Amino acid sequence: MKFPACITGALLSGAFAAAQENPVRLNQSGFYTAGPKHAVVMSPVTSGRFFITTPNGSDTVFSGELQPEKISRYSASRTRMADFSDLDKKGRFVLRVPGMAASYPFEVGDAPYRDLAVAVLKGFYFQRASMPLEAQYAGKWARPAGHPDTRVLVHPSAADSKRPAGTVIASPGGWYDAGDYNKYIVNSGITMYMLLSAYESFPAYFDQLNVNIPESGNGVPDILDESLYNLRWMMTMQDPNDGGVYHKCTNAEFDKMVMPHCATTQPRYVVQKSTAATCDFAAVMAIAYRVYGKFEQAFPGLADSCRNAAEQAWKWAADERNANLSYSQAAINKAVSPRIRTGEYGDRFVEDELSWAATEMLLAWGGSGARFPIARVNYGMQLPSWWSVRMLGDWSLFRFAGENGRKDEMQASIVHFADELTGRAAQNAFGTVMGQTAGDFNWGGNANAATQGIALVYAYLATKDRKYLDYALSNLDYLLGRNATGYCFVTGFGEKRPMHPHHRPSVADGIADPVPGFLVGGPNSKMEDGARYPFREVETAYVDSESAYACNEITINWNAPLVFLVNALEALKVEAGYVKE
Ligand code: 9MR
Ligand code: 9MR
Repeated sequence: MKFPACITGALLSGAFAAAQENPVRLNQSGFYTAGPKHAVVMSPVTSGRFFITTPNGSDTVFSGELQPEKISRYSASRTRMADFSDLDKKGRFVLRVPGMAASYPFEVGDAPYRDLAVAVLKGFYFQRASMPLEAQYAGKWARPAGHPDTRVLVHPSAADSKRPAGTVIASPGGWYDAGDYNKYIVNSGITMYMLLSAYESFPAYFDQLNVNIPESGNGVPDILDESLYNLRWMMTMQDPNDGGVYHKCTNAEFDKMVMPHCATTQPRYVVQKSTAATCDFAAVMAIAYRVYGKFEQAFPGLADSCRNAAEQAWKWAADERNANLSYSQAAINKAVSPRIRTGEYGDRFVEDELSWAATEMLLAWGGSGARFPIARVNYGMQLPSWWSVRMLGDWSLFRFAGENGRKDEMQASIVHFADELTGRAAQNAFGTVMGQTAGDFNWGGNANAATQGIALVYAYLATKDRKYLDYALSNLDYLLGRNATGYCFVTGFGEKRPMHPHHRPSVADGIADPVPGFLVGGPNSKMEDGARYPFREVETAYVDSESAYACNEITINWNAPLVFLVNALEALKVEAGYVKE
């Protein structure tokens, strides 16, 4: 069927005016051939019917009725859902409503997220400190090394008799946290969990995933090579004298918006050891013991070092004197100088960190958590974030449920949480699991969407009920364009995409395209950066501006859950029937 010519004409004239505000909100990467396919058309609409056509409008491959209007609770958006899940023709298409601008073109195929799955993992390579990024791997974003961190000072907040203030230690490597160039253990903790647990969940899939990093082809999966770059840095953050772990390796002040190699004049410090950092470190080292133990030949002795590091850290954290030492920058800055003004990642409630570390050690070598219970299910179930890590332990217990006899319990808890997440998705104006509460839209809210997606992947693994994977996909749809802003939130992907993330290399490198493969923070109703936001509602409070760090920064702990989510979908797409073998 030909799409009526008059409508195509109308579409052409409307297309320019609507360039910023396309009325169709959909996953701009596309859809699996046999998977769910939903798009939202912003109401009011000029017709209740929609058509899926080739981009030039010459062929119509599907048509349907828009669903009744929904009013969003978190913005003035009114929406009409288009469901074209039954379309199973591969190709490049657009969605059209007669009289309105066509959607951006999208793909229906067997690997619409393959490039994304690679790019979001490759993003970590682009964050590497202390080494040059070569053109062979980094393309036009090649750059010299920044922040060697071979001479890092012990800050007065971390001083003791064995390492007095000003002691020089080496803490090279690792990933820059975000748009800034500091390195924070707490945030590294959850980030490493997401990557290493992705590998533990889908080892065969990751065995074949090549993202073109310097270590590619060394017989170790790239996701583990990349993670090792940060693991080795983490190990330098442990005080060998007592096992405690410094909260961060940082400047006193944030660097200017310059390239890494132009930013090395300020001294770098390790600051106070904290319970949260030390527990997160112990948890990561325990997982690393499990994971890298399988690559003893490639990395002789590594697993043992990890185990030793975890045990020393645990000894420190479980010591009454250290059991709740939080990192408070205000307190430190009152007491000593120089004042530290970089990211805080302060966390005063550490029961969950203690529980998570105990759980991972128990699973790794049967170590006992002593007075700290291993993850308790159905208790304080909270979506994981850098300050709330209990559920990470639950997920690990689930992965190893066969071995620890807690299978039923862990399955029930995972399904319970998933059902809570999905309960109101149908009422959501965009039909996504993301965005059911205003609290979803906080600083880094996009990571909530990805992390909810992981919780739903686990529910699928626990039940093999495809509805949970469909829900997980709804959040990928959210991140790639089915949302109130219309943005695909990953740099380098989609038609309407972030071009000005708060990311120092992307700002300073003189290249128009930002470094690709990064998830920006996303709508954040608090807008703490004081930037100018043209839209200020809960789910539209996003602006693609370099100065808007509360919604447009990029961070390792936001990318990592997206690595898990999109690669999990790729790993499961055949068994779930999203594509035919
Ligand atoms: O670049 C910094 C970013 O990584 C942080 O998330 C943010 C909040 O701590 O701060 C950014 O740095 C800004 C600083 O706070 C205030 N002066 C301008 C800095 C760069 O925009
Ligand atoms: O992701 C962090 C967010 O939860 C906090 O509300 C915010 C303010 O404390 O800080 C965010 O973390 C930033 C960190 O402090 C410094 N590097 C950039 C991080 C993302 O903006």
